[in-house]
Amino acid sequence: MAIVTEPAAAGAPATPAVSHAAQPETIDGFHLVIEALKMNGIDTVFGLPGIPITDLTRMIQGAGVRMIAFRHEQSAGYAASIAGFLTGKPGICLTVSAPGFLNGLTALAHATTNCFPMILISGSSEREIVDLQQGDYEEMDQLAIAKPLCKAAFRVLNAEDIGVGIARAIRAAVSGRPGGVYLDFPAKLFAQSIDAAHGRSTLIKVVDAAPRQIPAGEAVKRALELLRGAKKPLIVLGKGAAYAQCDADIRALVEKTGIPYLSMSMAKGILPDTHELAAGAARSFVLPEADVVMLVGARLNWLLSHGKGKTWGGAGHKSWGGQKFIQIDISPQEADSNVRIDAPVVGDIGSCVSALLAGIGNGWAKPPAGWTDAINERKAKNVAKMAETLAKDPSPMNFHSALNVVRDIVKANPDAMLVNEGANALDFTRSIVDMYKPRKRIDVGTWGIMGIGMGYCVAAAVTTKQQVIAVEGDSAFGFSGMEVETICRYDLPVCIVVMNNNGVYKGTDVDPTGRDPAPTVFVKGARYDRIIEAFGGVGVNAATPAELRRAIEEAIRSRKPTLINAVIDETAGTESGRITSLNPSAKKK
Ligand code: ADP
Ligand code: TZD
Ligand code: MG
Repeated sequence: MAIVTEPAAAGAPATPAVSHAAQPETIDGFHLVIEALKMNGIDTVFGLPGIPITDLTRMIQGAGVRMIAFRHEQSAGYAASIAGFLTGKPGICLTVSAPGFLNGLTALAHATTNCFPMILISGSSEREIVDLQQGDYEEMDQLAIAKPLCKAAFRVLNAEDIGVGIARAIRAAVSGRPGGVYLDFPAKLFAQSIDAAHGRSTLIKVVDAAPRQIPAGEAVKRALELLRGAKKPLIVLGKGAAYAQCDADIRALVEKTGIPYLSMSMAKGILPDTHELAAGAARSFVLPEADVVMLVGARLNWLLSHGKGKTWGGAGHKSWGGQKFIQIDISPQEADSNVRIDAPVVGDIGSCVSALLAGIGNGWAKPPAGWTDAINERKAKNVAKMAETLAKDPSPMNFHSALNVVRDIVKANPDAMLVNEGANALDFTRSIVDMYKPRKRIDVGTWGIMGIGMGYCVAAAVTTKQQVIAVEGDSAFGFSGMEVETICRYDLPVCIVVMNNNGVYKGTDVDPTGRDPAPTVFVKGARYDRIIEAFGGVGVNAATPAELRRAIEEAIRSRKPTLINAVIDETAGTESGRITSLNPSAKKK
């Protein structure tokens, strides 16, 4: 019922009165969007205001949904993408039209590539002007541009369709293989007012957005038969397994079968890296040696050398190594994308793993001791070698002596979130810093992308409320560095460690002509710690492992936004870290 104030008659006091006239209550597009999101359990939106969504950002906040405003849409988008991975709900990124949309689009494509559920909502200009290309403010046919880069894209023109639009976006993002969805909201939509009761009746609370997909019995049987006949079985856990949040069942599968496992980067911690069946420290031994490999939510893409070639014991660059593969994945099209998959098991990982567990029962024969003993021997050797390297205390610090500190700190704080990007700063952290719990390590992902850092820090802190530790290459940090203001503004418990080796991979290159700095080097001896001080955060320059340890421990104790400039030997890194071989041959000597 609308409250109206009648104009005061001369001399008489103004009295508010309830109008009983047939004035139907209305609701506008802004509020329908917010109610639809809330109804579907969306409690956080990451974005950046401007025409036509400034008021929407205010109203979202006013409605009690957390509105996290960034300094660049790409960071907001990365935050949304990783919030999707961590929570299993679509992460929402909200941007303005054309340039803001494009800034967010990189993250949407990243979400799709990584199988993270995310929705990019962008305001857009007037359709009739855009379609006639008459030159509107921030004119762009955003829907057409988004389409090839995401899983689905929708535009909503009428307020009555907001409910359907948001429901479709949610379903597309989280069902089947998760991915990015684009939702186009032209400016005019927000101001449209319709009857409130009718408007609300059009909203949809999505029922069973990510339905379980039960694997076929014969597929499970085929997989178990293959596994049972294996002499040297291996399980590979990927980030799909982490996303599926069925950690106890995955652990039971590994432990009941006694099969050694490898964790892909973001799957580290589903089982602790220190587990007796963890084979990470013997990776280069187990990949070529294994006879049956079960992939659980991991693709045979470049990160696994496409399942063939020398890494897998193949004679040549692209030859098959002779392994049989079982692949558990929600996408029926994933199998055979690189090598033959002998036993695809299509379904959601939770359902697939519990079906396998049921088939395994209790009398499963462990793999031959020869296999596990050989792995343990390799592991022991490599772990001892690593311990020796980590114990060194060179001056200046190198990646190992600095990461030895991070390794201890993560061990003592296993609930902390670890964000990681860079080249050497990434590869060394992945191999040196053990993870103990699922979904604690978030990094560059399938593309090996720089720029996820600060967006991931914000989302990790906001969605998990845990302490965040970010290990950042100095180059990697630069892609999103301005978001330290965002971190300070929301007072998030984030400790950023910039591994400062003066450049991309190392800091030693020179311009052969002597004119400019080399393309890979930065200002020598830069003090990244001072950046955060501009916003009231804590900056620390750490030149020794002891200083680094003290600074991170203090950051965790205080939960204050902290940036530590870790001074790393500029000669310590290698070109492209572990993937030097991917550089085209001109680089190869
Ligand atoms: P990694 O980089 O860790 O190897 P990938 O991103 O390559 O992992 O692979 C993840 C795989 O997990 C994708 O093929 C995706 O289809 C699959 N996946 C994601 N979520 C689920 C789920 N809930 N159930 C089954 N498979 C899933
Ligand atoms: N741009 C984007 C978006 N992603 C990328 N991966 C690159 C560029 C290329 N690139 C890498 O693959 S790693 C890297 C770049 C620029 C930075 C490496 O330098 P760093 O790490 O300082 O972050 P290290 O420790 O010095 O190796
Ligand atoms: Mg560097």
